[in-house]
Amino acid sequence: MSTCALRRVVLLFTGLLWQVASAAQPQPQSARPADAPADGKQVLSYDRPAKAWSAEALPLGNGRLGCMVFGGIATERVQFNDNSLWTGDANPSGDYASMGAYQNFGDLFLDMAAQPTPDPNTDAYHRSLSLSEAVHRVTFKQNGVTHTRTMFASHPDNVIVLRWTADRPGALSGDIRLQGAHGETTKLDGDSLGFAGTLKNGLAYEARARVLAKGGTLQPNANALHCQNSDEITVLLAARTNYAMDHQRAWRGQNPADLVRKQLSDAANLSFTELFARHVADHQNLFGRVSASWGQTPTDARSLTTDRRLAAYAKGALDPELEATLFQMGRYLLIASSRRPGLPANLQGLWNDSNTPPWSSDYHTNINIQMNYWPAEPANLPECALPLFDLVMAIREPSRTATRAAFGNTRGWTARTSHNIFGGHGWQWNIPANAWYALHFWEHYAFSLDKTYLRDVAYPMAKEVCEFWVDHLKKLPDGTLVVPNGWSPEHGPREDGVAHDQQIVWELFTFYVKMADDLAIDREFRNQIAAMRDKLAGPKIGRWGQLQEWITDRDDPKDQHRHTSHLFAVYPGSQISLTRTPDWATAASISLQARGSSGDSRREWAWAWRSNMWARLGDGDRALAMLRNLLTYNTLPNLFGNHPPMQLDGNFGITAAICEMLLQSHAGEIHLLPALPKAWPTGSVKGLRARGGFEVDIDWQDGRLIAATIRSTTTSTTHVRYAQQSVDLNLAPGITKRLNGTLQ
Ligand code: FUC
Repeated sequence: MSTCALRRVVLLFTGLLWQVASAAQPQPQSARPADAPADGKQVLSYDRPAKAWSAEALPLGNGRLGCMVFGGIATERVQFNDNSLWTGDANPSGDYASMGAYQNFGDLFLDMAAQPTPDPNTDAYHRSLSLSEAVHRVTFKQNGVTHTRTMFASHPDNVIVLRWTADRPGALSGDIRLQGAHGETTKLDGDSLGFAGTLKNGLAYEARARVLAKGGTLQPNANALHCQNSDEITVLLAARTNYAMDHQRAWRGQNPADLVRKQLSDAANLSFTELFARHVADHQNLFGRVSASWGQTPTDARSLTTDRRLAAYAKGALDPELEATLFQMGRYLLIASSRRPGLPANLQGLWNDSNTPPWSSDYHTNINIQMNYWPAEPANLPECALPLFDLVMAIREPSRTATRAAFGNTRGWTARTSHNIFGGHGWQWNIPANAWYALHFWEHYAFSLDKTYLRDVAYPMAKEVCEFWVDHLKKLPDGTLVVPNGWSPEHGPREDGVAHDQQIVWELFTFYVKMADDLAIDREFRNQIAAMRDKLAGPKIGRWGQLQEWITDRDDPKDQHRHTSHLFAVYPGSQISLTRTPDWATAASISLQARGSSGDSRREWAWAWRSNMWARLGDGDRALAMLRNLLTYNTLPNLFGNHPPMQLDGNFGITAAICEMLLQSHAGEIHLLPALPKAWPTGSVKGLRARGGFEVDIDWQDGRLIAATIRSTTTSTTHVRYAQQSVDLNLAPGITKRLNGTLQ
């Protein structure tokens, strides 16, 4: 049996054990649905329908098409999105106000004909989101009949599927309605209903729902489809635009009407069981690669709904399984909002109920989109990073034009702080954005050692960015190189040699040299870049022992600004490390402590970034404190991050931070349990990835390593470290090495 298959069996068995154990316990305030998934620990669970979109509704997504489900009884509301429904264009002015915004697509409603009789004795309600299956379930009892609604967003079949069943034949009666978010007219056509439109920028879009009823009748009712006395109802929803990620085609592709109809008819040819099985298999192929646990939650706490668990946690309750659910939530959200072919996850992932969303729900290049992708490589979802690379490559040409217009005759390109999906930028130039993007291309190679990808994609991209910096850097009289007129995002003056800019360019030049070495090409340019890297103004320690944010020692020890840009070199960069640059590491931790935990620091992404940094600084307790602050101050009842308002970079970032607490590989070695918090004395993680083409499982007990398994996916040599011990490994592809607690 393959490791993956074995892992699935173990997961299933563990889940069954958990079910048996929980069956003996007093039941929560609501009943668990009969078809609830086996692994109850990875389920978000509630005992009342959602009212607030951002805080309570639950997300489904196939990477492109997604929805927020409310779980209402009398009316089920399913608000949906396609991540290419954007206003705006190439926006030559760079004015943020004209860049356009991600749009709401619309809502699917299901109105029950018979209104519920409020009867507290018979009314058992439960709604849940299974992260391991990516399935939303609602169960409730009405007039003696138990109703179940099961929903998912299928990547293989490109549709959202909603199935409504009851435990009594003929019990289902109601209206299915579809409503666009831009004032469209919904039209009925046989067993389907749909709307279409064109935005001012010419982007065409269409949404259609098809209603498949077993038993009873299906007929028009004003602008809805009415089902009467059906046994089972399945609604298939398809929606898309004619966006194409290609500026040479003016960002427009296939007519959405044809595709939507084809996707609906293809899906309708499959049974619900087939659609469900294909969806779950697709999701679990990604989701099932990593499991993690660092403690059991007491049974009485575990039986509470997720919102109550979160509230108890915020008051100090221990709930390691809730923390583990948050870890998996980041992975779930990335799978749901970033799949090829398609666009990368935006500020709100994929979900958006507004035509004027906060910050346009755009791609923010000074921390936010990067943080979305921090978990992709270590948390074993490298395929989910591909949409980011695709968009960055697609916007290069218009970005070159905009960059030349702003910076004169330089090679290459860079970005403003925001951009859209048409190569249009907005707000201030964020000059090192190009290098930070290139870092993600490098990491994709560093984790996989995929030389073809390096040669064809990552290397040419990084080389062009290096050319920009060769042209753009400024030489001081003593020969030192600085980034001119930079900015520590969104903080302080514009000036030369800002720490954040210097560190990002140092990182770029460092990984570019490794790329050229691995490909054994461009020797002359490689040597030029290596020499320039060594001339870059480096990190400086200031008057209160801090790592200076600017070239001038002006850092205020009381500053609680949310950004920690001057500590980029700790994470996601690698210029500062405990072992190689201990003085800078100490200065970085002084700066990080000084940022504090109140005021502007209370942002969902700020906690996540700081958690990653504390993990890199080897302080697991502080890394966990950041996670605790995130759950306490900036997490909504549906486990969405709350900036405020709702923003998902913190969800992605905290998943990466947990990886960094358990495993690090940025410093040329695999470091096991580098920042294990004392509050997680015993646990196990399986399937994390390490740079160099490795997958790693780790077991620990009483705060000490018990066993580690290192699987190699390519021919690779590595140094494995745990505490003061280390061992060298040289593994052939497919070979697994098991180590005990003393690395024997
Ligand atoms: C950056 C941050 C803000 C916010 C915005 C979307 O500009 O400074 O806090 O997250 O992105």
